[in-house]
Amino acid sequence: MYKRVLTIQDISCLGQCSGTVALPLISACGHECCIIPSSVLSTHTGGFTGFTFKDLTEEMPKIRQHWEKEGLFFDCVYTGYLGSARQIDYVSDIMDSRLKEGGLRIVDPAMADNGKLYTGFDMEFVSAMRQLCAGADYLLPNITEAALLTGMEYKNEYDEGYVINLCRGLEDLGAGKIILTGVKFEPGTTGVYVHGPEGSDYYKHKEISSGCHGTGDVYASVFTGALMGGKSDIEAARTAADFVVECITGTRTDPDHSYGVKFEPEIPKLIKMLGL
Ligand code: PXL
Repeated sequence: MYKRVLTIQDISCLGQCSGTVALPLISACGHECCIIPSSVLSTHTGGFTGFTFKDLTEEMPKIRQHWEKEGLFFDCVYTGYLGSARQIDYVSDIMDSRLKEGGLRIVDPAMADNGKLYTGFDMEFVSAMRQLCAGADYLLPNITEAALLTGMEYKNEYDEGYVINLCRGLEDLGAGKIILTGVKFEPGTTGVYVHGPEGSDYYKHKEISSGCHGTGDVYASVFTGALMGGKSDIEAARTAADFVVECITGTRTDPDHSYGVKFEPEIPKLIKMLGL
């Protein structure tokens, strides 16, 4: 099942996140991966200072217009880190115009973690992101992003009731299925909560305190690739979780590598997990 996936997010030249993770991983899942880079940064913004930033917002509608002329369509649009409300508007236009009938909208509202917005984001951006999330077939937030999007309190410790309320709040926005990552009910384990109109499912796996950046992007890319390859959403959510565990385990053997996830050596395992 060879699909044409479009990902829209930045390119961080060094940092193993966003576009430089989505391209190889979606390709490894056996799909064509096209990209609209929303900006180019010398590194990601988490832990580096003085990074460069080239905004490419105004390229976005031009790329869409060219693709309209060429009659180019996509099976899926997967969005990650975006830089402004204006970019979010352009993303919506691209989804409306370039998705095939029945094409999927997968949104990772990459903007916050550990109770805090990433550098450079504010509540105005959160409001704009809410609009994009409303149209998502699959929404992949972490707990911090879910709390910001729903306006609920962020909690470090919580029970299943809190998680269900977050998911319901996201559904009320209009999102189809919620794949909530980093859901931790007891020490030593973490997991992913899959919630949709037919009910909920929790996949628990071991927690390895990673400290490394970009695990969310690895997760969302593999989820997208596995789903587009014909796995059910629950299977795709599990495969992505298992792969992230492998990646973090490998990365932890190198104490000097905290800026990103060493996902590359694990790609053969991903291919096996997918039965390719
Ligand atoms: O991993 C999310 C991400 C992507 N791109 C850039 C980032 C971040 C998180 O900080 O800074 C530029």
